Amino acid sequence: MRRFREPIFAGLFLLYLLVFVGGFLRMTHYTSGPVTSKRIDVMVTEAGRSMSPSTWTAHQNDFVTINIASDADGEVHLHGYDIKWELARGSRWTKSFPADKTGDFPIEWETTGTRLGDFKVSP
Ligand SMILES: [Cu+2]
Repeated sequence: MRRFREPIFAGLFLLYLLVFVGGFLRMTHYTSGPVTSKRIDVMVTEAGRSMSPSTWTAHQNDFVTINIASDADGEVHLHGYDIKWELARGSRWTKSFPADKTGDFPIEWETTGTRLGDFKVSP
C-alpha cells in the first residue's frame, strides 16, 4: 500500500496548486483595478424634449446606474450601448451596466427621435 501513497499526495498537491494558481490568475486577470460605481439621477421634461443632466459622464469600466424619471410616457434610448428605459409618466426606471465602451453616445427620446443629450465615456 505504501507505494500508492506518494502518487496520491503528489496528485493532491497538484490539485491544490491548480486551484490556487487558477484562483490567483483569475484575480489578477479579471479585475484590473478598483471598480467605481456611479449613479446619475436624470429627469426628462417637456414631454421628451428636454433632459437634465443632458450630458452623462463616466470613465471606462465604471459601473453606472442611471435612474430616470419622466413627465411623459415614452422611451429613452442610449445608442451604442443600446439600452432602453421604458418610462411611464411620474415613475422612475433604473438600469445599471458597466461602461465598457469609450466614446460619445447619443441619448434619444425614441418616440420622436429627439436628441436629449450624450453619454461620454472617457478612457
Ligand atoms: Cu434610438
